Amino acid sequence: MTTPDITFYTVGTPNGVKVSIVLEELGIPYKVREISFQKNEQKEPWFLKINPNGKIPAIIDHSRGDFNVFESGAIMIYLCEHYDPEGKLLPKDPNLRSQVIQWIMFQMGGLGPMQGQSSHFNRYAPEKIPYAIKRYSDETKRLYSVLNDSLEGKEYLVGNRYTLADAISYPWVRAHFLSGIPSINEFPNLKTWIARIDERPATQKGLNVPTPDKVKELTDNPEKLEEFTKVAQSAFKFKSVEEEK
Ligand SMILES: N[C@@H](CCC(=O)N[C@@H](CS)C(=O)NCC(=O)O)C(=O)O
Repeated sequence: MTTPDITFYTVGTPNGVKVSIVLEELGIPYKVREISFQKNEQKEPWFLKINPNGKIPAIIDHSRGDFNVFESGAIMIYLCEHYDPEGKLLPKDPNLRSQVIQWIMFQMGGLGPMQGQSSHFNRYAPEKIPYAIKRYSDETKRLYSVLNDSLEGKEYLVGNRYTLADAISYPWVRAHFLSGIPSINEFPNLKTWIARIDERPATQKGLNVPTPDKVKELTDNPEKLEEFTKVAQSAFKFKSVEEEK
């Protein structure tokens, strides 16, 4: 196995911490380069060479000829393919591996985009659009119910052990209250699954990269939510259709 030498471009969001959690689980050394959303660094030409889509997370693997990888799910798979020789997080068995990849696709194509929109329309949008709020909150909850049902009688999603299938959705579900879903009490399996993953030392390390875990801070101090929303709104300068005219 090549000795890893990785630069990790990130911000402490669910998509960012997915990757730091995996880096920590696999014990891969990495350098962190925090990206400033305030300065819109993710859209600067130098960063677009690393991720043409202008979003975090991204990595450069210097030990493999400065190979760059973008899209959080692709980064997680890449890290396992090169630095998880035992298949700890991405099983070698083809059927288990397929099941893990199915949950990766579920998160990347479903939960992430839907919860992201739920978050946007519930919290950040300069116009309150009831239809959009309801559509994305309902779909996010439906996806939570899929996870909850799949966890019935099980500790983890695939093969009775913690894998990328769990690591990829966990940072999103724990941030539900930032996405217009104040409680997940109706999903008891999800609640215990979150608590189980919380206990992993690598989870706690990963959640605090590159900055202290915001979701935990806001869970403990809900009075800070409004200020947090304002900071994000000002970073992205969202404008209503009227303001755009
Ligand atoms: N599908 C992408 C989504 C990445 C993404 O949405 N990143 C957000 C932060 S969580 C971002 O960089 N937003 C800044 C922007 O869009 O300019 C992935 O999973 O990597």
